[in-house]
Amino acid sequence: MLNLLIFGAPGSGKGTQSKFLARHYGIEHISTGDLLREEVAKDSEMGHEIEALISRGNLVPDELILRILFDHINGIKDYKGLILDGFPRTIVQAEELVKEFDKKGWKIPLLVVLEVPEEELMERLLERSKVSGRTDDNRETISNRFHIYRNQSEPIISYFKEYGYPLVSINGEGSIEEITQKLIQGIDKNSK
Ligand code: B4P
Repeated sequence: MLNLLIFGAPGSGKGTQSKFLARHYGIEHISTGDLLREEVAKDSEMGHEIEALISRGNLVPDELILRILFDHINGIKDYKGLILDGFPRTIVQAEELVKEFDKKGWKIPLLVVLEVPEEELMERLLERSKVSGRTDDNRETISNRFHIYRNQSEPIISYFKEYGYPLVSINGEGSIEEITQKLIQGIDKNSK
């Protein structure tokens, strides 16, 4: 079974590319950003707490996202491989993911890193802000999201290297179609 983690800075194309990859490989796409936004839309107390964190560009606590994500994964009836988009974002999340997949007897997912320079990411996200209605798509919040990515998320790449877990890096610049093709080539080569 193919398990993938689509990883990269905010705006690197995780959500955009995950949709195409999920269709191409016939696997389930789970976006932790979407799961959190669904929780916000419920207008619950927990939703309000999540919204306060997301709108400032901060991560939600590990404990909370782990509970939401693993509840969702445990509810999958017909497991046929999956693509996690936006998870893990901290070393703790990566460690818990490995433990959970081991426990289930599932293959450790391939970490697919999308590499894009920050200037381009900022342009993409400011462009998206014109239509997205997302409270975290403004210059100040985006800068904070980049800072958090560098400090809390990027070390996951070294963690994967250190433990010999599977990893592939792809240049995420160019047209959406070109990047999808590069991703498919990289994934096919590294997931045998
Ligand atoms: P996410 O929803 O994951 O948001 P994101 O990092 O901005 O990536 P997204 O997938 O939306 O954007 P994409 O790059 O596809 O997270 C939102 C927030 O939720 C986080 O900041 C955090 O607070 C919280 N959160 C989520 N997961 C969490 C976790 N595990 N732990 C704790 N907190 C968590 O696309 C961006 C734009 O670029 C789009 O407009 C797209 O059209 C455009 N684009 C994409 N590819 C392009 C290309 N090749 N050329 C030009 N434009 C392109």
